[in-house]
Amino acid sequence: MRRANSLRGSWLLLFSLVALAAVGTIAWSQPSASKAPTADFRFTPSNADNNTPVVFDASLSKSPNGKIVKYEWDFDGDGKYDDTRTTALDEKLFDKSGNVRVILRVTDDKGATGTVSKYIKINEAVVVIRRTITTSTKSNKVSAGQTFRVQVQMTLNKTINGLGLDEDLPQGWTMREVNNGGGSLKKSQLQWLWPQQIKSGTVIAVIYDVFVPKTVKTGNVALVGKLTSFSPRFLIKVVGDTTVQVV
Ligand SMILES: [Ca+2]
Repeated sequence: MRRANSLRGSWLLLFSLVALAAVGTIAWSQPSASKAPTADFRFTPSNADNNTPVVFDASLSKSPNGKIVKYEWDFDGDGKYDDTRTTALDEKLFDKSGNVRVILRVTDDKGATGTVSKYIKINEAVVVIRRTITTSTKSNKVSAGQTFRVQVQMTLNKTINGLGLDEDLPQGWTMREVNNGGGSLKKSQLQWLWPQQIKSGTVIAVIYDVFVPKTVKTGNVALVGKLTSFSPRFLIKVVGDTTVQVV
């Protein structure tokens, strides 16, 4: 009997707690210092491949009683944050295709955190293309009169007939070919052509050196390029390193 009473007492307590929790949002709307922020993000495009930088927008995150001051991103789901920002936007070019787990942790100005994770699907591109710029400094900085090296690597995931790589340098900048990757260079257009059939699985690396003119304005300079194929027909923008900073 005593046991039954105490059981009934427990149930009553539980019901009271549930009832209180149900109206809690209204009854206890008093702000408290320990309210954690809620992390949330969206990303575009939703059907990216591994040549397409994905833009992440964490502005859906909310802090009920403060301001979000830090956004940390784990772009491969390994639990280690790969990038830290003070603003909500970030961008990532994924090398691998498949389902990737992306984790966002937000921190408010009181030090409280909120975390969310989402899976995003990265498709495998027909040709995965990457430009790598190597300068004498780690941060892709160059000075007037200097030389830097550019490598464009293409990994074919399909057999391709007739391939063309077209790179563009700023006006007055010149280049010297280091490795043609089996293609033939049309120097006036900075264009390499492979008229033959190239089998799926082939990796092509084109390497060239760029000479920065002796008189040049400081600032960021863009390198633009595209890869085109006759069959299957496509046009892919060259991604990876896309700027050097003239200092
Ligand atoms: Ca990571």
